[in-house]
Amino acid sequence: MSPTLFAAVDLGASSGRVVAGRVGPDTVELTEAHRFVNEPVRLAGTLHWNIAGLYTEILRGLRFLGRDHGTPVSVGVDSWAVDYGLLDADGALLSAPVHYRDGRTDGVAETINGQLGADALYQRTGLQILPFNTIYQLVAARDTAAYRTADRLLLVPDLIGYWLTGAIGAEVTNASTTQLLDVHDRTWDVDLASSLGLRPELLPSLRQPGDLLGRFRADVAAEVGFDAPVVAVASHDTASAVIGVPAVGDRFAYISCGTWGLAGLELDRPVLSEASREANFTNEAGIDGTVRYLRNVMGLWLLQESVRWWEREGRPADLPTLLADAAGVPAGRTVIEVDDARFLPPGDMPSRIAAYARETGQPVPSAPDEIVRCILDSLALAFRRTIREAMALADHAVDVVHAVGGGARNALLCQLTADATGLPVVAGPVEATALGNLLVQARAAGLVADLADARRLLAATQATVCYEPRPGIDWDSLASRLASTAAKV
Ligand code: ADP
Ligand code: LRH
Repeated sequence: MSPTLFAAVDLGASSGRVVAGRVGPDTVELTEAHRFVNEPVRLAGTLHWNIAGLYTEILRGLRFLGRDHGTPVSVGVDSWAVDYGLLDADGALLSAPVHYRDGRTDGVAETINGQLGADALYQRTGLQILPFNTIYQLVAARDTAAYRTADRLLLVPDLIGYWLTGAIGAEVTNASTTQLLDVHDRTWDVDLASSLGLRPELLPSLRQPGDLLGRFRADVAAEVGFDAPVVAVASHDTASAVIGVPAVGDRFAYISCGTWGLAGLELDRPVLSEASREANFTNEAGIDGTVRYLRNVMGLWLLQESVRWWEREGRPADLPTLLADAAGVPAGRTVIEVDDARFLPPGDMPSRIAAYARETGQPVPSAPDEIVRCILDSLALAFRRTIREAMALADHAVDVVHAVGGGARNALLCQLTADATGLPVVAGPVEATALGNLLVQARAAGLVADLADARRLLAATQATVCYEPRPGIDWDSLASRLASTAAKV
């Protein structure tokens, strides 16, 4: 039987891609049809996603895919979480979605949690507090004209799906990141929305991975040169990435390592203990009722934004060279709390890192290789802490850490993470998210039986690199140093 063609649209925070995937009984082959940068834009002071530009690139990518590979059996779309577009009663987008790194939510989470009780909120939604959870974004927006007059709210992949097919809905894995979904029955918590003066009627009906949205609108089919059905995948990119982890059994941790480092476990039920809430672990919805028990680590954003800053200052830095240079810098000279809120917004990351070092009485990194080393040592420490805490809070031991996403290409980070956690790190696939997207479509088409079957196929077909833990760095004392910095900032 010749492999079957599917198309995955995967919008990451730093780049988007349209990927052709061929799935057969013993094959999963990816070919990138198109990749494009994802560059946000500040309009009248507010940071937005350039959604029309992204959509144009998606159509272009689908056209390339059809031209070079033929008509796919179906198309699936995933993207980053939490952000949304508002439609008016005619179905027109009221404004470009606001980027979760925009400052409009500053202070909102504190107010709302004080009002509702952080514990009550955790018991209902199971979500970690991130300042940009959709619930806080909506509170920040609830007095705007667009919000007051809106007819529908669509999360980003659902918005793309709407433009492709005309179908309205909210895919459940991504809906679980809004903090408006009940963690127990995974339905909208209408009472919670109402209690905050939000408008539950904006929230569309939920759909499950594997559901059919519909076929392309006529204008889309004409533009891309073929007609195909769009199938809901696990539309939260992290949910697709976790499906794309080539793990065997359940004794594994994962790091979906891209702009964010999403580090945690796959569980069959949520953990809602007080200790889990205090440690700010989230229980996002995975495929087939699984729970993505994880915490957001600031991730390679720190590195991306430093590189962008150096380029902007006329000091272009090539990533492989920077990483090679950073490998020569002594380990652990300076460690930072990567999750400090100062690192969240776009801007001058090298100066913020230097300021953190100064405030905490550590050597101040200034050359690019020193800054990069500081970022990577600090990320490895954050991954160690997160995985250890997840295992303890969920009472779930692991033998291996799977690192997927673009960060799997970063050999130094993978090695440091193995050293810091004391666990082997299996790096790859880099395109786990697109693979997760494709395999859910393949399952809907009857080619894959279940999640375990999908992962077996990945383990058999995708190249990985294993990093064994090495001795040499005293991670315990680095962790204590890091903990002691918290009191100084
Ligand atoms: P996202 O989906 O959030 O946009 P990706 O999974 O595409 O993120 O990962 C992007 C990251 O991958 C970049 O920020 C970069 O740090 C890392 N990366 C990409 N290519 C390489 C490379 N050749 N070597 C090391 N790291 C890389
Ligand atoms: C990663 C991601 C992550 C969310 C963040 C907003 O792209 O979806 O899971 O927390 O973006």
